Amino acid sequence: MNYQKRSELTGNPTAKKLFATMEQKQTNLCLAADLADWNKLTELVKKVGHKICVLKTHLDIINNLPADFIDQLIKLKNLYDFLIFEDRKFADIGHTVQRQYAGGFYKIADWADIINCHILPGPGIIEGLREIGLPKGQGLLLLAQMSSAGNLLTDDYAHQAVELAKKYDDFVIGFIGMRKMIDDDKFINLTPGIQLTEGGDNLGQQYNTPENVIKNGSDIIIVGRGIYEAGDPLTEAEKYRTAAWQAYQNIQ
Ligand code: 5BU
Repeated sequence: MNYQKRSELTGNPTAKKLFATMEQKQTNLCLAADLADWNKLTELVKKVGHKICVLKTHLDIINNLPADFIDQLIKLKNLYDFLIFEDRKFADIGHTVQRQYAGGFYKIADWADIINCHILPGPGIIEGLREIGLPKGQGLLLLAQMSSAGNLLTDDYAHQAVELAKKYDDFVIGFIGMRKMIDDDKFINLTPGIQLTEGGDNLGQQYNTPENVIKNGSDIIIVGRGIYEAGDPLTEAEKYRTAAWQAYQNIQ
């Protein structure tokens, strides 16, 4: 089923917008903009923003975050028409994650369309985040699987994530996983650990190719170093976009 049709299956505004953006911009590429320098990050986004459907951030790694970072992020988002995913991986009790999501220095709920969480603490973490994010039309991804070697997310754990997603499907829009997690097309599957050739780094990251993961039912590839460490990030982003988009076309 194509992304446009899938947008009709979900009631979550962020999921609808994401499917529509993917179809309209013809991209299922998410950029992991893991640069520690804000100016370099914004330069990168200006180069490749028109090639991506999602900008994934880790704002807590930035050394020189300006006071007006929220305004700048929203301007970039409106200019290039992508969604913003703060990869915060909440992992605490509901009461605490609500404050981490809405308050503190980053005020994530003021600018991130998409967030994610571990399900280790149980359903309370989803309920806590949902109280903040649902009224704003935002969406949550559950970590069902990870790309790193030796991770402890077993098949049973992934199954539990799927069950929780079904229960809270007005707010949970999908999964971080290595493949399609459930045979229900309203959920979106995003996969990190992607490069054009298989391999890894020296800290346990494991890389699969865009073709392999899309063939396994993933929807969106998440690419960081493969793009931002390239001499020409725009050319490289286009290679990833083409590979993932063609793989998606091939399974339609
Ligand atoms: P890379 O440079 O393409 O390896 O970056 C991958 C990004 O995805 C990085 O921001 C990680 O924090 C993120 N990630 C991951 O690599 N693996 C996972 O299982 C999860 C997130 Br969850």
